[in-house]
Amino acid sequence: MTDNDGNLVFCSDEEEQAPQSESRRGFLKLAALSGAVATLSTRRALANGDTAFHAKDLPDDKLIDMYRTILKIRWHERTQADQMLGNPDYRGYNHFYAGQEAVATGVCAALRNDGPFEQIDLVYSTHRPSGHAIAKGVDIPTMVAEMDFRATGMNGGYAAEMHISDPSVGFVGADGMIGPGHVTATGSAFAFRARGSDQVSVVFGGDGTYATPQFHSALNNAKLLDLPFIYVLENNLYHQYAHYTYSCPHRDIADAATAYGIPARVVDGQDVMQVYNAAKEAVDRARAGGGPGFIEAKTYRYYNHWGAPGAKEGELGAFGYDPLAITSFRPEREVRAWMQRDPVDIARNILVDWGVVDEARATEIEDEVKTEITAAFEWGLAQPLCTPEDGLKHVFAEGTVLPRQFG
Ligand SMILES: Cc1ncc(C[n+]2csc(CCOP(=O)(O)OP(=O)(O)O)c2C)c(N)n1
Ligand SMILES: [Mg+2]
Repeated sequence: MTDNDGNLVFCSDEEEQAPQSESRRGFLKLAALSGAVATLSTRRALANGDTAFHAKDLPDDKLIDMYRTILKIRWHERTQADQMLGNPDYRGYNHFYAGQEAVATGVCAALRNDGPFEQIDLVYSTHRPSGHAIAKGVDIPTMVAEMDFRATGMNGGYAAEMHISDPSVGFVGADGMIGPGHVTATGSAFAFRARGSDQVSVVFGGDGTYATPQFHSALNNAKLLDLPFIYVLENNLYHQYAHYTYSCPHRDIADAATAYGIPARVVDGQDVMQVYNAAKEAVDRARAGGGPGFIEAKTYRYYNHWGAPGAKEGELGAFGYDPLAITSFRPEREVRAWMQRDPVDIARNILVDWGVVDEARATEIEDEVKTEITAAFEWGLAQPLCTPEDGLKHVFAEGTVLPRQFG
């Protein structure tokens, strides 16, 4: 439902009191108003477009890197989805991030990703980690191998999607649980403060995290202790198969951060430059001792919650029923409407508009990325599988064990 200004509004009291089927219809009607949702994103983003940092002033190679990162995430996802759909020997799985690429890319472009571990910024990820990992700079071939449980994968085939991690680039790791990562991330921020380091700790979270106690605890402590902590909330409208307004009273979840006294911005998560501007502002403030920040990126995922049900090999996105959701949880036209504001196209058009690349160069970069990702999958899927004995690694001490010293 929309008000006279085209803003998305909550159900009326009558609808809330209506029988189940009525409120379900009301919900579907609400969810179907994809145009309104897109309008909302743009409107809020424009209202918050006054950040002091302008991506436009970045050097061309940095801007091209951001475009390349978005493409890497997209083609990693598409190739993996095709593997899941078409290769019966493929063991991997993912909670796909396609549609949200600009968020991870814009945030990580504002972070310190190279250098000694004691100096780089840390990213704590979620159950939807591959975009965050690629944006933070993990090695893609070994991540591909890891996601298919290969012994030479990034984490020795132990982690798969839900626990991938690469501390060497400050990617602390994926997290299958919704919430605990927020608290651990504030712990890292506390350690940075205690050590007098200017590092920053960033946690990504979905709209579903609002309903966890860790969300509130992390924000409260980050503010009380003025920690160098940034919460990036990716509001893709749904947690699993429920609209976020079912568990959160705020239209903008950023309002919750404001209540804790934390400066918060709402940005258009489909526009990498807007995300970068907001992230750069929050990172610079946190690094300089100015305390935590919160960014809510309005975004959307093109695939269903988990895996590739409803998707077809060679095609982007999933439509129609998701058997795991029992019923269709979002209208196809909503998915297609969001795909009209694709983060890949938006980044490409901006770069062309700004004269950073022309159309021919933009296509060349896309082709280079596709080749790189194809090679990553070829390498990753040719790696040796873990053996059953590998399961005992890291469980018992290996080699000579000295007798325990008492007293
Ligand atoms: C503590 C906890 N409760 C429930 C789950 C099951 N679960 C996995 S993903 C998810 C929804 C997350 O939604 P959101 O935070 O919006 O992230 P999105 O999937 O949309 O990226 C839930 C409830 C979980 N992993 N951890
Ligand atoms: Mg969500």
